[in-house]
Amino acid sequence: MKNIVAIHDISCFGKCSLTVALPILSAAGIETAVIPTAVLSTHTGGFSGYTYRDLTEDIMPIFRHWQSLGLKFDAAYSGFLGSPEQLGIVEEIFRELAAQGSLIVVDPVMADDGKLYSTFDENFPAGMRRLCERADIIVPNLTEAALILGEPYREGPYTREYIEEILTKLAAIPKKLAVLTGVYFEGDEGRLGAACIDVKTRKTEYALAERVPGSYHGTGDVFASALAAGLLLGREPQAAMQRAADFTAAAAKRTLDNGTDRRYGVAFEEGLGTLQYMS
Ligand code: PXL
Repeated sequence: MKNIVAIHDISCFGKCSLTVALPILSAAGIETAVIPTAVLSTHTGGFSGYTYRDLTEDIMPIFRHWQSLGLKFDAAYSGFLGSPEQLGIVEEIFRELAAQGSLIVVDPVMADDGKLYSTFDENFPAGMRRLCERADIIVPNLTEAALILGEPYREGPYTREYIEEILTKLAAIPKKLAVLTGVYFEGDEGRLGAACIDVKTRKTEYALAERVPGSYHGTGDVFASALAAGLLLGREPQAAMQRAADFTAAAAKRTLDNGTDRRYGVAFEEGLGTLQYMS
């Protein structure tokens, strides 16, 4: 069985980060260890008054304890970080894991819809870019890609030329693959998904699924977790992106049909059974 370390916050209510990464990776048949970066009563997207416990001090001791036990990991996957200092700490963990051959996946969670999340300041994106440079695979959305590249954010729908221009710039950052999410095209606004570029071959590929009306909290984490699972299990990038896009779209569709508050996260649970065939 493959194993992975997932490094994200725990938002206690409002499914995202570890509360989606853990079930999705486990359902795909991957043993998942976690390092929580912060504990919040809810995520920060649309709730006010949330509690926030920063776990910066705990991250390295957790990792050092694991090292003392001789634990090895096939992959590591980071998302929402609890403080700017965690960028350097997680970078060090990735440096050590990469030296042992682990696959490093970074979702540079920090922004959406053209806006940086409220917990980060304007210096954070430059630090996140450095963390992305340590990764084999990065999974930014279009806002995060613009921030990492120091470009202005553009709203969709997009042209193929624009997406390919961003992908070409992103290809300078990770070691293997850059996957861009939130991609949808002029004239094809009923579909939404991801595009990727292979850093070595410069080949670009697309995976679009049904575009469910509205915006749903946590879909970036759902997509990246399913994608990380597929790639770790050896799927080709296009197949892994398509599986992740279909899984995410189905979860958003159930949420729309159920009429649940979109801040509460998407109804991914009923789809988990489809991921066990990932291997
Ligand atoms: O889904 C991304 C995410 C993760 N964790 C926390 C967040 C967000 C997005 O708002 O607030 C705490």
